[in-house]
Amino acid sequence: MNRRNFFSGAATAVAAASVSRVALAALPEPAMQSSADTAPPLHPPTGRPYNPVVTLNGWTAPWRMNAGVKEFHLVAEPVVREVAPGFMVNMWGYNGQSPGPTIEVVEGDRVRIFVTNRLPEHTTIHWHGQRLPNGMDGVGGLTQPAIQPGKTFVYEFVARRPGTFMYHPHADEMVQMAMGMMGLWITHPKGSHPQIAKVQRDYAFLLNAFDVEPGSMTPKVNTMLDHNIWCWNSRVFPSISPLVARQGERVRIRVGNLTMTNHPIHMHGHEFEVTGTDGGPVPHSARWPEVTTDIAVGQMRQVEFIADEPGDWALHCHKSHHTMGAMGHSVPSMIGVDHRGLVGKIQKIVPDYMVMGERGMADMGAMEMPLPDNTFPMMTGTGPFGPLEMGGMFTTLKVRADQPAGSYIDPGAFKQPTGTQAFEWQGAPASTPRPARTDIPGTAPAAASARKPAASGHQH
Ligand SMILES: [Cu+2]
Repeated sequence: MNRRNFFSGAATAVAAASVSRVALAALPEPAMQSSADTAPPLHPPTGRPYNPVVTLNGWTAPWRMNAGVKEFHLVAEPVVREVAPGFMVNMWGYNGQSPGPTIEVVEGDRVRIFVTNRLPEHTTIHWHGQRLPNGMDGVGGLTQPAIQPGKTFVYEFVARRPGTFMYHPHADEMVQMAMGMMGLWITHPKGSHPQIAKVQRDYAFLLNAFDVEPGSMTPKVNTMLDHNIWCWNSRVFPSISPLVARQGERVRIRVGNLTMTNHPIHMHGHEFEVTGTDGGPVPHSARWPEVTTDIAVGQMRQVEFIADEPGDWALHCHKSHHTMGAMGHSVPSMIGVDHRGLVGKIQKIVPDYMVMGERGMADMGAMEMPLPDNTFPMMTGTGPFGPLEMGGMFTTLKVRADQPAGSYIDPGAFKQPTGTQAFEWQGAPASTPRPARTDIPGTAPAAASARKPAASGHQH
């Protein structure tokens, strides 16, 4: 802090003591966000210094310092979120987006959050995981009356411990979270901390899920488990930003889960350690290397690794249907079934019947299927070698030797060095002699009902 700031800060503190009611009456201007792109890290212009996070397809809320208190203004309101280009969903969120802005503070900060309700029903905000006075915990009916439409409530507490936290309503919770009301809260350590490493990249995102009927625009709010839009920060692959790193950098990824199921998050090419949970930093002696960590409902995890392997590495939920797009649930498995000529007959009974996946579903990745308005393909995203056949909770970790420090620009596709890439065998085709099965009735060759795929390029 320079001399000039020190004196102006002191003057504000003196003034605030006598005009606090006036200061409180003037709400901080709520910052609004119209873009679903990843915002650059917000380096703190005021308050204690810290190394900011990058929220995937999100942003950090700016604040105002008022007599040493960090003031934020969240506005709960209906928003339209661009989940993928051309796929818009009516959600409820904060300050123009779902999730709401990330709140970044420093251990020991006194934080005041104004919450204005512009929803058609009451709400609250619960500060998930924080140590705070009970009356600031945001549980409607239990610790406070709900915030009625049009009203503004004030939450105020000291951010007592560093870590990764979330915020979400504790009022009509099932509906409001199904509509996308949530956000991240990061409390940075004050100074150096023995269990919190300095990192060069610090990424954060929430796992969230929606049930949006293809062709419609508003989530079904009574869905308990059968969600069909699996998101990171209300985005799906290939519209989730890649995580980029310069080779050799230490990278932290913070993930919170506000879906209704667990997600085993898996990273290719590197091992990571869980360095923090909802409860705080993990002691060094309790860390172990792994490549997948399961994140249960309501949990937060911080993982860290050295990005020392250059390339484009997949980073995704390992539940394979969570890396798929907006599929319907009533699709039968047609693998191995010869349904030539059947479609017309079935459509007389089931008008919506579609032919799918006679040889697996990989064709869908390349096929331009006719889609209803306002949805996105079940599997999409194209890499340098063709369709990725992924959607939903999937993105890439892009490690480059020449990525400039502090740059979050997508470096494009990785150029595989000569001799380091899988290639097609050019010798004689493999033979796979296999005796005919006679042990299970109906599977002997004479009785086979399955048709061998007539795909081009496959030789058995
Ligand atoms: Cu998952």
